[in-house]
Amino acid sequence: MFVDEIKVEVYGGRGGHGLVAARREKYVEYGGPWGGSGGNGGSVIFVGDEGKSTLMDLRYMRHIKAQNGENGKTKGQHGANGSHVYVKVPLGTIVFNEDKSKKIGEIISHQQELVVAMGGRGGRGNMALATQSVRYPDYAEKGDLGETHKITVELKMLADVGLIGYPSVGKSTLISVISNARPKIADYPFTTLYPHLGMVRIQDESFVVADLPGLIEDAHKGLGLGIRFLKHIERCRVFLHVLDLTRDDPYQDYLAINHELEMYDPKLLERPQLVVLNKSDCVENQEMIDALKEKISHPMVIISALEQTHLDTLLYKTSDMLKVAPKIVEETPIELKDYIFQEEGPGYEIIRTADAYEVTGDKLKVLFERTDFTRDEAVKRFARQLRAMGVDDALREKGAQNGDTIRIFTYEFEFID
Ligand SMILES: Nc1nc2c(ncn2[C@@H]2O[C@H](COP(=O)(O)OP(=O)(O)OP(=O)(O)O)[C@@H](O)[C@H]2O)c(=O)[nH]1
Ligand SMILES: [Mg+2]
Repeated sequence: MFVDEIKVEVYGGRGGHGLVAARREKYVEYGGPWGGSGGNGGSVIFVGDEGKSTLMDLRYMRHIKAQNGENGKTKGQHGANGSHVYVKVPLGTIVFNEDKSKKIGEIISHQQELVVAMGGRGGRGNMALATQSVRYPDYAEKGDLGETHKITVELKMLADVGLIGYPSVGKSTLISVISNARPKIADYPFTTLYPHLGMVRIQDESFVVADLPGLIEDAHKGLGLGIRFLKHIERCRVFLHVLDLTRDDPYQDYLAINHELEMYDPKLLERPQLVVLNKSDCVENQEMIDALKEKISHPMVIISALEQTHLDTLLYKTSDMLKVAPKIVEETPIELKDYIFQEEGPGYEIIRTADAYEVTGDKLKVLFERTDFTRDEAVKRFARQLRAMGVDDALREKGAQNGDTIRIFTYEFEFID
C-alpha cells in the first residue's frame, strides 16, 4: 500500500495539578505551605530517521497521546514529568495543520526533533505560589492542558536522483542492481506502488536514488498512480529517464514523460536528465539506437539492467551530473512554538447572548484550566487575572450591569460593578 499523506491527532499530556498542603510538625514552630507543583505533561515529538522511507507506521497510530504529568505531592515534592512520545518518521516529512493551510514544520535531517503537540505546564503548588504578601496561599494551580492538534503529515522524499519512466521499463530492476533497495519487480505495469529509496556507492561517493512508480500520459491530471508521485520528483536534482528499447516507440515515450513533467511544473524540464536506454539485451537493432541518439538531446547511456551491463558508465555519469547540478532550495523549517501566548490581541472575546455575556478565548482558556474552582481563594485569583487582562472593563463597556450573568466556559458568575 502506498502511503504518503496521513491525518493524525496528537495530544500533549496535561500538566499535573499543584497541591495545597500545610506543614505541621511537632517541633517546627511556624507551619507553612507545603504543597508541591505538578510535573509537566509529555509532548509528542517527531524524530527524523534515515532508516525509514514511508509513513506506514503512522497508519497504525491515528491518535498519539503523551503521558500526563504527575500531581504535586506533600512535603513540597514535585510530581514527575510525563514521558514524551517519540515517533520516528522518514526524512522529508512535512507536518501541516489539518487543512494544510499552515505548515508546522519539516524533518530534513537524521535525529532532528519536531514537537507536534506540546505537553501542558505543571500547576504550581501552594509552596511555589507563596509570596511576601500571601505567605500561606490556600490554593494551587491546576496543570495546563496539553496541546491537541489534528495534523496532516506528508512525505516528500529527499533523494538526489529520481528514476522516471513508463511502467515496466525496468526502473525497479535498475535500482535493485545499483543500490541496496529491493523493490518488487514484475512483468506487469504499476508494480511499484510507492517510492523506494536506495543508497548508491561508487568509490568514495554516495547518493540516494528513488525508484518511483511508473508515469503515464495525463499523470498530472491524476491518471494512473497520478500526481502523488510527481511531487516526489520535485526534490530530485538529477533524473534518470529510463526508456525501454523493446517498446514500440521509445522516442514517443520520452516525449510523453517529459510532457507530463512540464504539465506538472515547467521547471522540472530544466533539471539535468540522463536518458537510460534499457533492455539492450533484447535489441539487435543498432539503427533504432542511432536514430534515438539523433533525436534526443540529453546525454544517454545504453544498458541492460537484467544482465547488468554498462552500469559503471551509468553511475559515473550520474555522479558527474550531481556534482554540477544546482541545489534545490529548501524552505527553512519552522518549529512549532507554544503560540497560545504569542497570539495578538487581548486574549479573549466577549459575546452577548440572550441570557448572558460569554467570555471566550485561547489565553483565557489556559487560565481557566489552571483554576481549581472548588477553592474560594483560587476563584478570587482567577477574578484578579481577569481584571488584569481588562475583561472587567470590557464587560462594562459592552453594557454589563450589576447582577448580569457572565459565562466563562462552564463557569457562571454574577457581574458586580
Ligand atoms: N530483458 C530485459 N528485461 C528487463 C530488463 N530490465 C527489466 N526487465 C524486466 O522488465 C519487467 C519490468 O521490470 P520492473 O523493474 O518491474 O519495471 P518498472 O519500471 O519498475 O515498472 P513499474 O514499477 O510498473 O513502473 C520485469 O519483468 C523485468 O524482469 C532488462 O534489462 N532486460
Ligand atoms: Mg517498479
